[in-house]
Amino acid sequence: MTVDWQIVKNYEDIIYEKAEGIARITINRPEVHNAFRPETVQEMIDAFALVRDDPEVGVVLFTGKGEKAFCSGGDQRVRGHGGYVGSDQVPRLNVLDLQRQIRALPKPVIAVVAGWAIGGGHVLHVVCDLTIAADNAKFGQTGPKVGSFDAGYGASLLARTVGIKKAKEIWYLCRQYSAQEALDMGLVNTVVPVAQLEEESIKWAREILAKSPIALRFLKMAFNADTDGAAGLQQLAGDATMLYYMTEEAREGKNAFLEKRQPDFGKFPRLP
Ligand code: S0N
Repeated sequence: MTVDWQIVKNYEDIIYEKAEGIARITINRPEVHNAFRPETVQEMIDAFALVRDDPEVGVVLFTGKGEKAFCSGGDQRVRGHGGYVGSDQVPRLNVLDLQRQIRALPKPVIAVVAGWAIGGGHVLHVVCDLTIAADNAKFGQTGPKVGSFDAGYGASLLARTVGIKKAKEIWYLCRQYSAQEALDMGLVNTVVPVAQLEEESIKWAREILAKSPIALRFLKMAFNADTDGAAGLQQLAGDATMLYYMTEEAREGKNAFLEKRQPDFGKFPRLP
């Protein structure tokens, strides 16, 4: 099973393509196991923004180039004081913006993982809605070994996903876990032979595309609301407002204002 991927926009560090309502964003730095520098993250932020605004796209596959790595986290060669340093010489941790953007995207994002998902690359798969792993995938955090930590989603959402004891083990010991171990702890949704990874991810994407987009959108935001506090509620509330705008009742309010008359909300049922 394959699809006719079309490049949407040219980037230096990533590939953004789409086909049949599926977007695919690929980190394209295989020489460093797809580690991200600030420019890589900025490009991903741009591509995910395009995905958000594209009504043709219903689901995203997020992956890394090649079979050796999904992503090995921040590019250690450009880590400076206070963050990762890009060509503008400013240190930043813009991957945190990307994490929030993936969470807030009102479309499911599937991490498609072959090889390493390590450090900040591991957190990127954690913030995705689903993870399809190849049988050669390896998962883990490295922070306490390499002088960093992600105390945000990297800690709290990981704990929600695998339980607090296991999350602490992952961070405190910095071990690397096989795809099967990841499946056993609920860190990934399925494991397939690496040669079948693309085919399986397209299959899952197509299954999702056959479902109601608004139902999926609300479910994603409901899961976020459960974990993200007021920010999660804001997303869910925004979607509720979007839905309300689509009703005759909401239109009556707007039309009455524009027509300079009192709104007649009496004609709408007060359901139990
Ligand atoms: C993934 C590992 C275990 C793979 O080992 P393997 O198979 O032996 O391959 P290598 O020979 O080590 O790697 C192949 C080439 O790729 C380079 N490379 C690999 N990872 C990186 C990287 N992260 N940055 C730069 N280069 C990388 C290797 O150097 C090698 O190149 P050559 O052949 O030229 O030598 C192993 O590679 C490994 O352990 N990698 C490092 C993993 C890591 O520690 N990543 C960074 C962890 N931290 C973050 O990701 C920070 C995330 C973040 O942004 C953040 C977010 C929230 C709050 C704080 C932070 C923060 O800044 O910490």
